[in-house]
Amino acid sequence: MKDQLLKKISERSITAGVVGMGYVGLPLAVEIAGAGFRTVGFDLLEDKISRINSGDSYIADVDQSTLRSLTDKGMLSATSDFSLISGMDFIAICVPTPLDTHQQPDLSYIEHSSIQIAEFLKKDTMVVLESTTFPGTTSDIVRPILEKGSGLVCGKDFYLAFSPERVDPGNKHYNTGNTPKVVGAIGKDAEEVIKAMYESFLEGGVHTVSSPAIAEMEKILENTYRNINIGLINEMAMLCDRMKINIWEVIEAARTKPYGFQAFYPGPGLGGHCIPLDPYYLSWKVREYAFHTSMIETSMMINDRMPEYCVQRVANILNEFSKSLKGSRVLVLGAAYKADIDDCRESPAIRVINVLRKKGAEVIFFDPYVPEYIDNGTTYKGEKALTEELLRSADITVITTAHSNVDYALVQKYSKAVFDTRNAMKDIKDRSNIELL
Ligand code: SAJ
Repeated sequence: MKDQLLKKISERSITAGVVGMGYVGLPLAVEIAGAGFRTVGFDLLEDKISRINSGDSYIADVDQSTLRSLTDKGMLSATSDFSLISGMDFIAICVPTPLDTHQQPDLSYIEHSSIQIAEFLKKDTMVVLESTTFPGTTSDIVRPILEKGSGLVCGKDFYLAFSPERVDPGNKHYNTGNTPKVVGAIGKDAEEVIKAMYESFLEGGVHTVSSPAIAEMEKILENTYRNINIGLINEMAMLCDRMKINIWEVIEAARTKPYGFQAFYPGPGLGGHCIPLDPYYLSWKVREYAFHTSMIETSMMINDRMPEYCVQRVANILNEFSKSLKGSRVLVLGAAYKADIDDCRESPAIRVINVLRKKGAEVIFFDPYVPEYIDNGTTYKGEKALTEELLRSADITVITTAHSNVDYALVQKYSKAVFDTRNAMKDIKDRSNIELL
């Protein structure tokens, strides 16, 4: 199996399957197909499948022309027919790993896709789980499902590994192709073959570790590290406000230290599909070991409190104008969870909007990347343009996402007051009506 797969990799005759055509799976499929491997994207949503097959990218980081050239050449296609798995030599699982309503890991997507793969898994195949999850998932959950469903034996009939995705949506420097990849396989042969496969289409290099659990844990460490440092800086922001110290100036000063310090910035809370969620996967799993991840719990508590804290700051500013939050008109700039992307998942901006509304404010929003968003089944439409009239019509402007294509000079000129939770207006000289988080 090993030599045969290594030969097919070098000949580019491997057929690759990517399960889950989202912000991780589609860029991965494009990289694989771009390296000359016939690639099939698997998804449950017909809309995604038809858009891929017509070369229409719905992922901002996947260039339309690149996708179209691959589909036109027949190098990349998409399907919901999992029987085609039987023709795959390499299968990457890139499905969501959300939390359920009790903030507990929801592995249903991983389990369901593993069952679908097992039904059609053939001998001499590489299977890699890329979805972020707790240590033990690949070996203790995915492996048994694949073996039971296919009758094949891991290590003998198919190779299995975990290799965490490292997608940073909107990042103009790092992408799937040039970011180093960690691979933790079951067995040395699997490690050699799956490493060779990734090296054949990624230029960022492959770092192998001794087991899937190491790879699963390192990914959780990466994102927990970010979560906790963001929690730290958010707490620092709250205490600096109390002490009337400008936290943003403090951070810029700390950044002058060329070693031993990485800058994180306060904000209205934690958004995205990973940083707010991944640490819960670890804190849930370690309860089996009678262990409590106090740092993660504390950081989560701080980060979760930020939307309400920001609304309280807005209320304090309105109070200076003898206005109550209730009945005030608040313009929120930004719905996306971070700058220069259109993704609203777990967006703290939307949580700020919801808290403002709950307290009786009349809220309107403008986001150049997000014309509308759906929250709890309701569609909320944003303002079509950021105009003098719109800014003047609000009692306060709240910046929740620091999109770089917003005219902040206009915001400063025509806003009665601005609460800037992202220091988006750092280049504006006249600070008379601007208050920072
Ligand atoms: N945030 C802050 N302050 C900071 C940094 C981030 O408030 O100093 C907020 C952001 O506004 C956002 C959230 O945290 O709401 C997450 O931000 P993020 O920059 O971690 O962005 P993600 O979640 O889109 O992507 C991250 C990757 N980002 C970076 O490494 C910069 C990386 O952690 C993972 O590769 C990726 O999630 C993933 O998929 O795991």
